[in-house]
Amino acid sequence: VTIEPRVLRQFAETVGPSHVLTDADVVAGYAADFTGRFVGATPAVVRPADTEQVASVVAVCRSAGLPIVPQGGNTGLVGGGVPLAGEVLLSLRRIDEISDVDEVSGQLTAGAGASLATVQQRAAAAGWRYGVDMASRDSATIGGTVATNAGGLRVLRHGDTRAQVLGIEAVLGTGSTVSHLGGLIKDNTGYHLPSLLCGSEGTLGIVTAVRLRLVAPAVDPVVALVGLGSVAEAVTTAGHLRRQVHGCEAIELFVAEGLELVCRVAELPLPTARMHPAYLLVEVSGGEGASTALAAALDAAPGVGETAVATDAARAAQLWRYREAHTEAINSLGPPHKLDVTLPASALAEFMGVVGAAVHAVAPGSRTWLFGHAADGNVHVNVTGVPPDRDDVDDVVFELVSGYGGSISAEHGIGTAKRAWLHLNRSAAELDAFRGIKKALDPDAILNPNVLLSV
Ligand code: 2HG
Ligand code: ZN
Repeated sequence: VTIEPRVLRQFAETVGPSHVLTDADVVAGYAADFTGRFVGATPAVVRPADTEQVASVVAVCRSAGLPIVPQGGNTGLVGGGVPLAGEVLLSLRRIDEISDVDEVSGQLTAGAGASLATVQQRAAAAGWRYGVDMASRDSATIGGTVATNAGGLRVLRHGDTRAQVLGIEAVLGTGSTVSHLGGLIKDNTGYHLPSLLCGSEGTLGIVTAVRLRLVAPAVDPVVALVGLGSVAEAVTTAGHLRRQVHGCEAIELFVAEGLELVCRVAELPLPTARMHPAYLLVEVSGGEGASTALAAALDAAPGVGETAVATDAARAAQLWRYREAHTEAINSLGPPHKLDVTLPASALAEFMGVVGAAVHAVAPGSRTWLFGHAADGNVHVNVTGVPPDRDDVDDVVFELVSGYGGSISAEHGIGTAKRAWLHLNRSAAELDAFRGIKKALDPDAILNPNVLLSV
């Protein structure tokens, strides 16, 4: 992919020559996604230091007619943050300042490039906690989690990323900058741009900073790994726990096949005395009262075979590892198709029971791995042993999901991976409204043109 030297010079004048990368080996790292399924190319990676520089880069790209892909930590799983067709790659990682930490209101402002882990640490240092967490915390940037409305492990307790964002600063596709970072909890003054930009996947504006709401820290958390007789019993038990145990922080799900793979790849011992068909990883906050309630609820729940409990942080981290290591264990088998879907609770177990066979029918050499967030009805269908371009695999899964009344994206977004199936969840009228919004905020369609909406 080529780019005019004149444009490269304009980039260099804006961000400094050392922050315009064109060396093929260097830019290649920005052009491939975490899974290895989506690999593109870019003529230049531009690394602005602040919002003003982002606006200048957008202006240069607009007048040169060059499309842009914004990128944070490049941990996305739907190909939404990589240059798929020679776009300019705008890396937000340098804009990583955390400021205006308010210990009284429980808020802070984070630059788009700050890692999720850094935001969590700064919140903890102020006596608070950031309500979003996920396995990619060390690499994922806050801007990326906002642009994709990332979910993660604590949606049950604190909601998704959208629920944390009080204010936003972004450079729109029009080139203008919107900034509303005052952090008022109640501010009922018209269209809520944080809600709109959150989950817009870089197609409307480039998020440069956010004002985040913090939550109270967990009290003496207890983690339990529960082996159950079936996925159906796990789903039922998750419901019981939500009803009977105050302070449920997370209720995560995996199954015997995935656990076996994790133990093999990560070289971990089996966490329970024997292997069970399904597992729930439960975290509750509230110390002894909460663990008593948890034990009582598990006693009364159907199908509980065995429970491993951690009361100290080290053991809790060990138990969490069995759930969090699924992504990397599956990646060791080659680039997977990652199909992050939600089902109504009433259909989750049945869907998990039939999806593997449905995939196998179109791709006999494949294997299907299932794990996810039980309390949210969110299952990560990972298919290995099929080439990246085998769309018929995705098609079978999404049609099945749609038939059960589910969503083709629970928490990872649409990206490029799912845009051909967006109509399964969105009506013609909704898609028309989406296009109208896109036209208003990005009239030249230069922001992430190969993501979310089909042209
Ligand atoms: C998780 O829940 C992430 O661990 C990643 O959403 C899911 O790797 C995946 O498919
Ligand atoms: Zn997940």
